[in-house]
Amino acid sequence: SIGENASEIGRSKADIKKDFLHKLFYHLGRVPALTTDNDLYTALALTVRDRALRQFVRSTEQFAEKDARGVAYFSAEFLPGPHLGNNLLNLEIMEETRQALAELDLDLDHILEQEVEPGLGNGGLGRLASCYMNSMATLGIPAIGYGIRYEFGIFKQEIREGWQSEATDKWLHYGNPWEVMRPEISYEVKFGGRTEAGTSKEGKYFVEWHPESVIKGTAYDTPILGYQSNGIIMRLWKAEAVESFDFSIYNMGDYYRAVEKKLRSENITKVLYPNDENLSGKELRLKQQYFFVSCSLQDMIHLHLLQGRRLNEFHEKFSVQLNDTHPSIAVAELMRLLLDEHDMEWDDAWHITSHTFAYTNHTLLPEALEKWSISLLGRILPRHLELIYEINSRFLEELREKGLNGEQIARMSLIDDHGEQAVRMAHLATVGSYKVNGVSALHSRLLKTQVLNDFAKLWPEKFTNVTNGVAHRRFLALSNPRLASLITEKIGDQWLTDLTSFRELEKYAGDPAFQQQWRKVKLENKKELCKLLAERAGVEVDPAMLFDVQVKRIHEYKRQHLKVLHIIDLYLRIKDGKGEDIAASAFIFAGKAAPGYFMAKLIIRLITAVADLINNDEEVNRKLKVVFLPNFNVKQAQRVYPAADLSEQISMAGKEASGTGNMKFALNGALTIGTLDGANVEIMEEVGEENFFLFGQTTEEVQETKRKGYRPYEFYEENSNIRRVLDFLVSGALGEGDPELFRPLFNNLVQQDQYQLLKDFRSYCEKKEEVFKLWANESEWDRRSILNVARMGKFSSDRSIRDYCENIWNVEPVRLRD
Ligand code: 26Q
Repeated sequence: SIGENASEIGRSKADIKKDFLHKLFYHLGRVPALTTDNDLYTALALTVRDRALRQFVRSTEQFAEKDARGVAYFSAEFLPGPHLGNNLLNLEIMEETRQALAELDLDLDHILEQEVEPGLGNGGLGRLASCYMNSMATLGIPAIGYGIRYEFGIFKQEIREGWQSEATDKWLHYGNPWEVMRPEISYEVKFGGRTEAGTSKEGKYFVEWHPESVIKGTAYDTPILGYQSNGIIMRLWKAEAVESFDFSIYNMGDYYRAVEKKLRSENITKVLYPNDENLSGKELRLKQQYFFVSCSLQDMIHLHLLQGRRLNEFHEKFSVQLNDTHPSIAVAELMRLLLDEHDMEWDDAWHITSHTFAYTNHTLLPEALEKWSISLLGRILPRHLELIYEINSRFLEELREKGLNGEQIARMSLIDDHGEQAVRMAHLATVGSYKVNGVSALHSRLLKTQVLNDFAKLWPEKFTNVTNGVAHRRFLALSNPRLASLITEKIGDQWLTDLTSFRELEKYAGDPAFQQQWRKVKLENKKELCKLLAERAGVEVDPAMLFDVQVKRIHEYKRQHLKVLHIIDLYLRIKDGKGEDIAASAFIFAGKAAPGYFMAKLIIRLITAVADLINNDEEVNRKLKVVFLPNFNVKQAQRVYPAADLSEQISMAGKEASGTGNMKFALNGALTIGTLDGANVEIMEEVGEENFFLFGQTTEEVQETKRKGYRPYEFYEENSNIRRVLDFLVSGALGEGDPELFRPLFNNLVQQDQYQLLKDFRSYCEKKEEVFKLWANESEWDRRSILNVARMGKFSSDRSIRDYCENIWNVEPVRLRD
């Protein structure tokens, strides 16, 4: 087989060195004496890509041999992070590579630094997709990830005069050594125009779609490795014109028009929409979603037929996981392909479709539930709108037969009739899927009892939970090598494939010698982060301080400003000479705000203003430092989690679907201060209440507060601490002396406070007192930190993927031969 033929690709130091020099010379036309950093990076990446592709080819052969059932993970976002280090880890050639380079007087770490990561996602949802790719590969799941090859990923965040400013992310500028372009794998995707119904000679009803335009999608494959052997691909689609130029029209005017047409077509995959948890309703976004879904389904059907199978058994060979509603137009598209392009009857097509898809919901926020207006859908995808109407009318008929009343039926309809008519994509996904899951126990429960309650009553067995997990190999083995070695010295390295074996660390939690080693690792990691903070934020931080960290997208529901209000409270206490009990703390923030989200941007401005005030005040800056680290991404994340002492997971209960940063922090030995929200609930359950700083209202209490009529103004009037802190916001002491700068935040908190910060403020402050007290007791802090890590076994994405296999996909891992 081809896979065997590639076995001359070696893993020894000598092989790697030879291949590296070969790439440098023959691929890049360079000799070692005359190279740029990027040449070195590219040559090494290509050397490693060969090995990654070999794993992929071998895995694919074995999957095919076994005729195994497979999974297609549909996601509008992937955030793989830097590939090079991760691939070296998964191939187990990190040390060999380091030495091969050292013999050439080159430093692996310096080369790793050069990689520009693919920022093809906003945050948690995109990163989750990439964690799952690694775990599917590790477990031997026949899987493929389908998505969009955005030319510009998530914007690069810069801080200018305290404000966020956005620059375009040119991640492809130096080329992308990890991808393989597949010009022969391309599909046509239609847009706009009209449909025409007719009856064939045989009397069969049919519909023809006469599109206004056609665009071509071309596949770009990136190998994603699992630990030790297996490789799968992430297949991303790039949009192109159907034919680059029409050479028959050879005059200048038409030449330019042809080029223009090409440019217009390429627009579709130009840029990632940078809003998370909020809709834009933009035409281009809908086109992106449909474009990648259509290419992917056509590709799957093509593969299926190529293997000599019948379309009737499509759902027996594939499960398609919809990563939120972003790819949910797939339900209508698969119906269209089966009905219009493959001549199937409705009932057969619907049976296949509704047994193919499974839908993961990632949000309960009403403003984040996708809706597409009928007018936009009808204009861009006229055939799909007809199909959605037909799916809906059959569905509503079923509800009527079951005896549901008009109100229930209106609530469940795929069409929202309030205001401008629109398709509710979560309803389409739910009706078109055989399973629906939330991403934490709490979130799945709320999904069933609230947002999709009617559907859960109708189809209780359709609803399930899969708690999120994280790629612990990337977020511990790779990014925290000191802690990884310390743990491996103690308990061996089977944790790399079985994180539950961390339990064995429990017995060392109280061991003073081990605690001391543990503390030393954390301190070294903090020293390294200090370098980054000095370099990127211009703030000098003492590594002995308590590193209190909140890194995630900036959003009001995540309540970064709750942490800021507390910092102001501490500042004022120190100014009053009452700060003895405050632990010396570095408050670290990072995260991007959606460019059009004013309040989120104002929160960043508030953080930088508080940082300026505190860091420059000699009276307090030995006790407190505040840092906003710009441009948070996977690369930075890998340097932040290992250095954190305290993890802030302080969203209003009921709003954070799961959170995954919470898991990455705890895995690296941070203690958590958090609410009973998302996966925090399960983290606390695992690590024990006594090892978790819990504060704030529960989801039920939040809802009760709202029901009773929440009046945040009363907290302002009655709590002098709150009043002092809020008044400080508009006192002119912050942000160049303009007292109006933070007025919108002040007003918002005092008048609405939608996320009940003021209600939870006292509880948060009290919990921080406990944090400070525990910090003074080093060995007790270390003991709890060790216990946190020891009990993180559940939160590996390997466990999540096993759950998906058992509860949703009905897919067996394929035991791969080496
Ligand atoms: C939708 C329509 C138009 C434009 C953009 C979007 C869009 C894009 C991204 C909507 C949402 C997102 C991302 C959502 C997200 O990251 N959600 C997070 O998912 C994590 C993984 O499950 C959870 O841990 C987090 O709790 C959840 O907030």
